[in-house]
Amino acid sequence: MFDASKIKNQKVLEFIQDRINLLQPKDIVLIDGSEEIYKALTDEAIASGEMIKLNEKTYPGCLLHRTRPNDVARVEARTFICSRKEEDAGPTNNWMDPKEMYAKLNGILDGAYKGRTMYIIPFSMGPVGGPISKVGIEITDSIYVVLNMRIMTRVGMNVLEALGDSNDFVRGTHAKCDVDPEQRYITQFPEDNTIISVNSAYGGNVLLGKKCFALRIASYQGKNEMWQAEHMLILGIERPGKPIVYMCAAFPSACGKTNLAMLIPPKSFQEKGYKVYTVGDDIAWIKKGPDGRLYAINPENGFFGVAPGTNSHSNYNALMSTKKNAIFTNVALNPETKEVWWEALEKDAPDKKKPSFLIDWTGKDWTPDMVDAEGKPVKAAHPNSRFTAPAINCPCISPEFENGAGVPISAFIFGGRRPTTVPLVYQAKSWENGVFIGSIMGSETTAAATGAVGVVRRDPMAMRPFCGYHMGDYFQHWLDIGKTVDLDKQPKFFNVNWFRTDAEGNFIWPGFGDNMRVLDWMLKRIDGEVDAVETPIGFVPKADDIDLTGLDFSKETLKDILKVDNAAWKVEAEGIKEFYKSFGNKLPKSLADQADELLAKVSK
Ligand code: GTP
Ligand code: SPV
Ligand code: MN
Repeated sequence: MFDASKIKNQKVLEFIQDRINLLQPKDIVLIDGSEEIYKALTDEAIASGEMIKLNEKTYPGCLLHRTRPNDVARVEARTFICSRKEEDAGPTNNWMDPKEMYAKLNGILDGAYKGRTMYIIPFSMGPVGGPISKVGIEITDSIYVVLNMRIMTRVGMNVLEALGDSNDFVRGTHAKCDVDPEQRYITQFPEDNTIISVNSAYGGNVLLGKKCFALRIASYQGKNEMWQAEHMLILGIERPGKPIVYMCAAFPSACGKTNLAMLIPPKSFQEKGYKVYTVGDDIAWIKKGPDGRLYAINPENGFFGVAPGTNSHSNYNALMSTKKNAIFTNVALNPETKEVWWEALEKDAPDKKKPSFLIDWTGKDWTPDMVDAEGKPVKAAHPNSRFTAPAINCPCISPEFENGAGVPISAFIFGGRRPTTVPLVYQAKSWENGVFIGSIMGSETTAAATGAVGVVRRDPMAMRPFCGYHMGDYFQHWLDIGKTVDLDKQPKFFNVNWFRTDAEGNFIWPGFGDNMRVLDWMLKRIDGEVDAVETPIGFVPKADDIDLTGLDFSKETLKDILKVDNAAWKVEAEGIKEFYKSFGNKLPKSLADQADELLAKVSK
């Protein structure tokens, strides 16, 4: 039973008491981080059928969970930024007046835990007590949430100790309710440090430390406190005889962050001594350090990664991370072996065949020959099925992972899924130009959010669904941060596109581990070892400067995907100007000028 005397912070106690009054739980459990509580909750979830225990030998400590078919991804249409002024949410967010939203939510939350148990999760984003870290309390009625938060964040009494008497903690409330999609709300109240999520029980909607706190609320805090919360992976690359260089990369959801963060260099690079270290795969908190450089931490403690497509060839390190103490959401199950399966995992099996029988992600029987009404193969795992894996499981986790002061950043990389127009890689001319390049990012939509898939939309810095305030102010914040960093200490900016397709729709660039070849060019640019070709959009590599050793890929094709096609960029620049209009007078002048300049250059 809940012992309130364990909590000394009056503000935390007030928050909890207020939630108890509203939600009216049957029982209350404080998640103190002890093994006993996790064991008891795991046993309870297995007994009730909420979780399925996997093969104790091949997947020790691992569980499978299935969500409702109506609850399988983030729901952007039902995600709200409830700032006091509508203008502060900006054109890229849904907004509702906080008073109105609180009233609506309080109606939904009133007695929502009747007959249920309330779990109180004190968690830290970033190493507990670290200089960039922040604390949250999530209230939930879901064991799935508790067990996932244990992996994704640092949970326990030491978090409350680190918080001390401070009022600087995020107040998170989650209630499953009836998982009714019509009553689903994922709401952020940035001015109140408050998150409320109702009627969902899926990953990013309910693990409130992740997108809701570490991006939406934190981006707002970062603007006020002169730091940044970004949808970025963090990786370190070692070249023989040189210090490790750290880079952050922002790609929209399901566009390759986890893959790039854990990349295995091609054989020829390994032989030369190249090594990659993962610091983070989804979110970076970035702040200026005492030496004037920008430092990044990964506020998370685990990976909530896309399962389909993950195999030992595409992402060995991610796959290894899922082999113990992991939770799988909406993947398929082999009922005989009690092992999990998803599309493209068969590439690991010796006979390269799909299993002949599975239980699919909805709990139904599945065979490889099944087709849907349109004659397309029925997928065994949901396209947005995920694994939750402890970061310490990752074979290439960085020794700096627990360093609360972060790692120094030498490059920011932007990128998205663009079948045409955008070259494999190009470099910005300056910080301002880098911010411009990030602001004009576009990408085809994916299964990570509900809605149409494969439509190109503008997604500035991959933050469109995650920026907790006006996107125009966010651009200005990027420009302001740049002014605080000395020129010689500024990271370089790059843009990449792994997703150019040929006439048949096949990806041209091999991607995955071979992306090392592009990162290598960036390292050489950072160290001033190679020059580049100036184009209207920025600096593009000379084809000879991308090391293709050991790869069956022609220099002609490489030249093709490095080309800047002025006609295509004219259409692009016009689209950018159109998109920019939505920001009205909040669009920084320097960005408007750069859009004009780009259009003028490519129109010549
Ligand atoms: P979120 O967790 O939603 O933020 O996604 P993410 O950005 O971490 O994406 P992830 O690395 O999980 O990759 C998503 C999908 O993109 C997977 O199906 C990958 O197989 C595919 N992918 C990743 N990298 C590459 C690449 O270099 N080339 C190609 N063609 N596909 C890639
Ligand atoms: C994303 O969609 O960018 C994710 C998955 O990382 S979720 O946590 O569901 O947002
Ligand atoms: Mn993400």
